[in-house]
Amino acid sequence: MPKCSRCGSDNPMGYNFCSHCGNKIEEIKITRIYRFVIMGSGGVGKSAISIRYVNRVFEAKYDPTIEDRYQKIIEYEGCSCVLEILDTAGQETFHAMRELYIKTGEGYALIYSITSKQSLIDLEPLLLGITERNLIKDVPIVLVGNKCDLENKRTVGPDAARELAKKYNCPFMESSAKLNINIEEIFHNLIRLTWLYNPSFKTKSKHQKKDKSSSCILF
Ligand SMILES: Nc1nc2c(ncn2[C@@H]2O[C@H](COP(=O)(O)OP(=O)(O)OP(=O)(O)O)[C@@H](O)[C@H]2O)c(=O)[nH]1
Ligand SMILES: [Mg+2]
Repeated sequence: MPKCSRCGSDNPMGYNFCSHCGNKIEEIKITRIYRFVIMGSGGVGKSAISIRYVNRVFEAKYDPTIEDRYQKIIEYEGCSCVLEILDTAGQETFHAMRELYIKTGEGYALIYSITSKQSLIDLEPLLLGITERNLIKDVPIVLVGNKCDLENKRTVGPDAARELAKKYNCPFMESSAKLNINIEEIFHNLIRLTWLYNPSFKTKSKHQKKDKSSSCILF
């Protein structure tokens, strides 16, 4: 959401003037759209992670998702970009959509809960599906053990997940949507990997536009 440079309020996209103080809002030049898909079993915290990242709040209520989409504009390494986040259904009733999600995603956050061994086991078929279906050898995937605030209910140690992550050559991290631990990192890792695996996607940054030979370098 565009922020007013005078009062700091968030304004809806397309507003030319701040709805709070009337200040002129500078146009944001979007240099890139990223389409990321969040997958994993029911109840592991996919929606809570998305909502924490986009709206900066923790959703304590469990309301099983059919399909939700979120958008967030972020400034990343000097580039303004839009993150489109597809929050998918974990419940088995909605599994028919999985193949389509796998086809349409550009990067994938695969979530399990550290309180459920089964939720980690459920990720392997997804990992196989993503790596088989996508033609690009290295697909941006992040493996995430959510609910790390529930240490007393932990049934999955980090080693098991780390092993799976190593097998599929993707980063692994533990997160908590409740305590806002590693939530930004999930999405920033996906952007980083997208750039790493698709160097042609690199776009000119705001600061580097004057220099035509340079692009927005992350590494
Ligand atoms: N303690 C704790 N609870 C969490 C965390 N993340 C999510 N939850 C809770 O776990 C429940 C399920 O979270 P959701 O985000 O709805 O799970 P989901 O993966 O989207 O589930 P489906 O939409 O059915 O696939 C909710 O009650 C959340 O508040 C977390 O990091 N810590
Ligand atoms: Mg959900």
